[in-house]
Amino acid sequence: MNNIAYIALGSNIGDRETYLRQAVALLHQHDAVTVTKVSSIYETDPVGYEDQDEFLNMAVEIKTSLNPFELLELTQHIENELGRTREVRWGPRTADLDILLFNRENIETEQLIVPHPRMYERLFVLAPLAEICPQVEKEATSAETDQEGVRVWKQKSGVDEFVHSES
Ligand code: X6L
Ligand code: MG
Ligand code: MG
Repeated sequence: MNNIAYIALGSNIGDRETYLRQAVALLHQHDAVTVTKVSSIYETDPVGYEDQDEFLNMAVEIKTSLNPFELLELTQHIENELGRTREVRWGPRTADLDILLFNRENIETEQLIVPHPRMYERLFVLAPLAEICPQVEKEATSAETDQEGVRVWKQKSGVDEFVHSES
């Protein structure tokens, strides 16, 4: 478990909170992943394609022995497991898991770009991330982004509320 990664989660279909919780649980269930921090859950206005319901967004920190591409495979598997379909570009989804940061690595491949491009422009990503990630400046969440359309929906309580940590 020598890598630290940050993942953004989003849902705007059906029981959004349950999808987020299931996604976090499925990450943690993997033998090579431990969820170490969870942010508050935010309710956020849709960006990019605006004619859809509001999102719940959050972020988690994980420790993992997976490499970035194995982690991408896992996040895509979890999206599929939670019924993600792709009909409209930037459209509604049950569960979206985006790798934001992987250690301090810069990865630029066809499959995967890390740090996530444009993450620093999106308050629905940055606000939850700043709560749990020391390397992200809290000031960035106010100075360089629009504060509107992002509000805390459920205050963070701790990782134990999401995953039952075995001793
Ligand atoms: C111009 C053109 C300005 C495109 C913005 C922004 C496109 C974000 C896509 C954009 C543009 C995205 C979520 C969302 C999406 C989410 C909220 C995307 C991909 N995902 N809105 N929109 N939360 N609130 O997780 O991020 S679609
Ligand atoms: Mg996304
Ligand atoms: Mg995505």
